[in-house]
Amino acid sequence: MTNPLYDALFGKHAGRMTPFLYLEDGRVVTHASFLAQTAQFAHVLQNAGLVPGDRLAAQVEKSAEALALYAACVQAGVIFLPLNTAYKADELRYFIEDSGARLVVCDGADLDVLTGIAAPLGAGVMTLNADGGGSFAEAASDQPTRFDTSPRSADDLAAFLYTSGTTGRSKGAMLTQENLLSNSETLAEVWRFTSDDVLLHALPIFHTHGLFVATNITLLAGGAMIFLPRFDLDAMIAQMPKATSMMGVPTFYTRLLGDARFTGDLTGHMRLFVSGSAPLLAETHIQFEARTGHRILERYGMTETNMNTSNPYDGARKPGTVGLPLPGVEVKVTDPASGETLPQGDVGQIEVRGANVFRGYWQMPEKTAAELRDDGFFITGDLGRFDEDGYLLIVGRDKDLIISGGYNIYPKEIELVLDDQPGVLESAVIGVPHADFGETVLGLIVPQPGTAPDVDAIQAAAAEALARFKHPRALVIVDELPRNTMGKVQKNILRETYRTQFTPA
Ligand code: MLC
Ligand code: AMP
Repeated sequence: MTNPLYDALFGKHAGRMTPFLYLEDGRVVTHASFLAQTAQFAHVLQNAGLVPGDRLAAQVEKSAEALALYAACVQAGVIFLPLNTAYKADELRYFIEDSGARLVVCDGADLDVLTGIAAPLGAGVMTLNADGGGSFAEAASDQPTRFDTSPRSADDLAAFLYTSGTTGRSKGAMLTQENLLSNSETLAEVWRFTSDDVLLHALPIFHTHGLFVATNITLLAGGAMIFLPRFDLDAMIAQMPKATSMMGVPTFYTRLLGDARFTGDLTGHMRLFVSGSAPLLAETHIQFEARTGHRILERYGMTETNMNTSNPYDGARKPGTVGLPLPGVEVKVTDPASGETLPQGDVGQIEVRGANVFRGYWQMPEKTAAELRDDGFFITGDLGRFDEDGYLLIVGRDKDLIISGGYNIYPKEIELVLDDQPGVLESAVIGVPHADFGETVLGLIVPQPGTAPDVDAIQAAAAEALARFKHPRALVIVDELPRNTMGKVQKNILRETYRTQFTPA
């Protein structure tokens, strides 16, 4: 038996001394050396007692070794669960417990916290630091550089990615080998990736965009990546001349446009700029073309579905649209109440079906059934419409979600923390426009009668419980929250009221 995902992404590069990763310190990781490191890591997983189907939770800084940990999980048939490095203890405890992770790999600085969480759950803990050191790396150093790849089928699970629910409890999206491989093959073809490509990679690798869209496509095509630890304007400008292509969230592009060094000369040799994970403003698309002559290629995806639609490589890339359904992916716009397909041009719920759509949510059959229809269509929670040329426009969300700098933030998760604070009767958390992040978090607090809540203490409690990117940028005390006749808080009214809280009217 084979292991389709490993064979297609990694195995085929066996022995190739071609560059795979260009690191910020000047080191170059070849495909061959990456595969050798991967095999050593796979031996560590096996020696730690992990068997195919076990879960490995990784909260590690972006590095070549962190990527090799993902590859080792694929080779050993272990389900990879990457975790945002900003998550705090309370958030991590949930993911590690819910996933039943057998092993946690973390940064050495977090060893005590993660041991305190993992040990009571019976999970092991090893460390992998940003510099490639740590107990996991040490355990690998004397392992063979070849590993008998674990046989897997396309239908086997390859990764869990947690995407919080609008009710507050995060859901583990189960992604199969086929989900990942089918989408990577489609995207590599549609976006013309080849072994000549050098992708400028500044995204985190604990989310779909940086891990499965950017990295899997590059591996499939046999190209290379300039592998930056994070987005840094100076580094992006310095490295751009060596790249052929780039992927990013809209904030990457608005920040580049804000820098006078980002010019047509700097980008003339580039062939492709891809944007996604959050809305790219049409004005950004237009400014980008005026500055560089390039038309950003915007695409639409989700943790649960990988990529669904894309503006074309050849042909019109329409600002403000997320393009056409990808080959093999069905997209329809339906009436949220009836599920009936709406006529072209009408706004409704976006539904998606294809090999790219996930298996379901781990141990949440009800939530899976609520979003994944029996006929295979996945209800995205996004609202949109098709234009006269069949291009999809995302015009809103039927789910309570804020996307800040490309990160998903679920208001319910924050409201639960705010409501728990002394003096708070209830709260509402909304997204309001922000020039840099697109949207940012604003909290509205209704005090208990006769009390004056301590806003600073509430902010401190949120800071303790939640990852930094989720923190409300401000808390506003209000007398009451607007409600409809059903008693539901009308967040649309709040969003309109506070639309200019952080941006000029
Ligand atoms: C960082 N901060 C954020 C933030 N990123 N706050 C809110 N939203 C964010 N996205 C915090 C920092 O910790 C810092 O806190 C403060 O805000 C200012 O940070 P910054 O220096 O301005 O931010 P920076 O570190 O430069 O990061 C911004 C960013 C980063 C846009 C580069 O957020 C990023 O890489 N986003 C990409 C997210 C991503 O990969 N999304 C894909 C999801 S997959 P302090 O305390 O230091 O002041 C998906 C599917 C698909 O959606 O379709 O692709
Ligand atoms: P995530 O669950 O982190 O993968 O986020 C997926 C969500 O990001 C989608 O449901 C959309 O709401 C949003 N999204 C992704 N790509 C785009 C895009 N190009 N334009 C607007 N929203 C997007």
